[in-house]
Amino acid sequence: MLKTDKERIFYQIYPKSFCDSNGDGVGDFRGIISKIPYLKELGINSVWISPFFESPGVDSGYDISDYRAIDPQIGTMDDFEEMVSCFHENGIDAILDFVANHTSTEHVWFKESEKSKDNPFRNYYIWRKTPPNEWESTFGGSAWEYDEKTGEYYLRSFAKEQADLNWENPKVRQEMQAVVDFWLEKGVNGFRCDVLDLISKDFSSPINGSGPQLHPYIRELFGRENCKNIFTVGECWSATKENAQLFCDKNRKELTTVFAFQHLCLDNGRFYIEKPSLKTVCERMSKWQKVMADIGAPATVFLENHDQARSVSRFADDTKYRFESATALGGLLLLHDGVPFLYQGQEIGFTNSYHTDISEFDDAETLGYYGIEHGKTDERSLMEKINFGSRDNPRHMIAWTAETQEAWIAPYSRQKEINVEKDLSSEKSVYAFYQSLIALRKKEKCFTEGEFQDVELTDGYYVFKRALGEKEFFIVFAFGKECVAPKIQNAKVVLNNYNDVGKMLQPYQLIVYQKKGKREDEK
Ligand code: TEU
Repeated sequence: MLKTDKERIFYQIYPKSFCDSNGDGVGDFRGIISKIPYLKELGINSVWISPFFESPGVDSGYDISDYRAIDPQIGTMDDFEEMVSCFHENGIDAILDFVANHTSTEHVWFKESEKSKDNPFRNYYIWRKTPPNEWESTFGGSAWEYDEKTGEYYLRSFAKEQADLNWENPKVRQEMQAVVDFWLEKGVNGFRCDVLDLISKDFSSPINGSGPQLHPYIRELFGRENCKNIFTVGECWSATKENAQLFCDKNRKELTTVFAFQHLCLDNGRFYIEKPSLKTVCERMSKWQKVMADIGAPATVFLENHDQARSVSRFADDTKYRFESATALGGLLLLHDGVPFLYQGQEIGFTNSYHTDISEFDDAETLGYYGIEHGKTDERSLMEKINFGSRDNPRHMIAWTAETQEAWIAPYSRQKEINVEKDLSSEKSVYAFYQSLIALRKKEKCFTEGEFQDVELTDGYYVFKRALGEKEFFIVFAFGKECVAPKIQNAKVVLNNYNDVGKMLQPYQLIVYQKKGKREDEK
């Protein structure tokens, strides 16, 4: 059930934390199936399902030991096939995470590769006698891991249990094509490609990834006949105006679009406590809108995912103005041009969680950071940084009710106060406001076919507009302080996360205006 790209409204599901149907403390496919009515009611029409494959779970499923097998705690292949057909019956497409850059060191390919230098699988991975460069792992330490068995180093851009595949080896590329084809034959509609820009490397460069064969490898994989109608989005931390053209130009048959991160990389690393300015976030989102409009490809619009702290806490106010913050950020997410990606729980306004001891954390990157920083500073401020930036924040079990349950990860610390059941019955329901935003996006072609223009960006607010034919919508997004409202003449209010519109904008107020009569520039 393919839609035009810009009609898609994605919802990212992190299976381990979404819904646990059998009480074993791990989310599962049957739990996802039970919540499809909730997702349909919300109005989304596409899901990105994070990894559920067989994995030792060192990096929460991004360390895959068998690309075709399902983690038994998450379900069976029958459950998977039932889930996909249930999504399709409800008009929802499903794309999967494709972790192409590395496998778990428990993968049979690596178990063979590490046996000996002349093993047929040796060159499935990247081995060197000595490290050829100073690359660092994203999780801390050198990216070159010494292996006693053969006295050589293998490359691991992430955990030492995640060995980088050698895409220069045509056998690896054929294997990965076969993985894509296996899941396409199961009926999935595309892929989110994990750190795709790392699959080609220039070992003489100080920077890992974005090697000379990157685009040929992607084209060889997704330029094939059976991939011509699928939706592909590359997680490309290196995405720029220049290379986005190469990734997303339709004639190049590489990707539908990319996740670019300029708007989220505002601070000095995830554990640096700094509330990035919403003005800068909006400025960078606006720039990327124009980059992708110039290319003629759909931008991705996102504020959260399974790696990012909750946006309400990170960019706005997660206490007094939590409802206003969550709904205003929802407006940024759903009314810009491109393909919006909600992350599970964003429609409820979940915040960061708070935990006092490192033993309550699970994430490999968080534990790596703690290991390096522990002892260098007082424990309290170290835990503050960890609570602020940890990838555990988006990975706590979704709080469907106020009752916490034993699970693979510590419970969400604000579950009693913030949970789905409570939100749905609240006068100020974030879910209900997201429904209105999605309904507006679906009703008005301005949002899926119209152009984007930024109108005004001040220290107090951001105004952008969407226009198509004679119709124009102005979206006013107020930052955290009360300020004088912009004058939007000759327009009616179609959506507002406060009860009224005054001379002053309220903190995190979102107002959507529809202009009356002909557009200014069309008279
Ligand atoms: O993320 C790539 C990545 O670098 C992120 O881990 C993020 O940039 C990092 O947390 C820096 O702060 C992808 C997946 O989304 C992530 O969950 C995996 O851990 C990683 O790749 C390895 O597969």
